[in-house]
Amino acid sequence: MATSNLSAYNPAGVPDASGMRIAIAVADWNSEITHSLLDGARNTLKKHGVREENIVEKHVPGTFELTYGARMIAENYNPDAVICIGCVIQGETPHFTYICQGVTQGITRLNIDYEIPFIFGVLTTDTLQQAADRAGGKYGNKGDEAAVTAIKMVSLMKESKTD
Ligand code: DLZ
Repeated sequence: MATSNLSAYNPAGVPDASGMRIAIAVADWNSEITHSLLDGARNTLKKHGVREENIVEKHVPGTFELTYGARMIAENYNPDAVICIGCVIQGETPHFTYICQGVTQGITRLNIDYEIPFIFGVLTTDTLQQAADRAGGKYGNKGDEAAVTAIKMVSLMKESKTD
């Protein structure tokens, strides 16, 4: 059982992101959670040097739509990476499973099909409280983690192209 901020990281280990252009695709379903994740991601990107004008933010209705939204962003806004933010909460129907499977497979495929990284910033929890705990609550903010991951993956991509 987690007892502390799961999103804590060493800022010194994060590459300078001042030349990066990062897109964020956000699902508005469970927006009280996803917008906190979005705030966390934006703040962390800026903390590491990404300029406001180089953050592209686009919204989709639900987590299932993240795959298509992220693909459209990749094709039309020239980002170095796309962070996909969503929150799926277990309900009384199998919908949870289908949405989680769909978005996981969708984002995985985007990572295979495109040259840029697509980051999985999707919370999948049993309860709203568990999601809140990870969206700026007692266990940190998974949006911060998604932003750090995006920066590290873009750095890897740029490094690989120049080696
Ligand atoms: C339909 C649905 C349900 C039941 N639950 C969630 C959820 O917990 N989180 C989420 O992001 N979206 C949910 N959706 C909406 C689907 O993602 C999608 O928007 C619709 O099925 C329409 O394609």
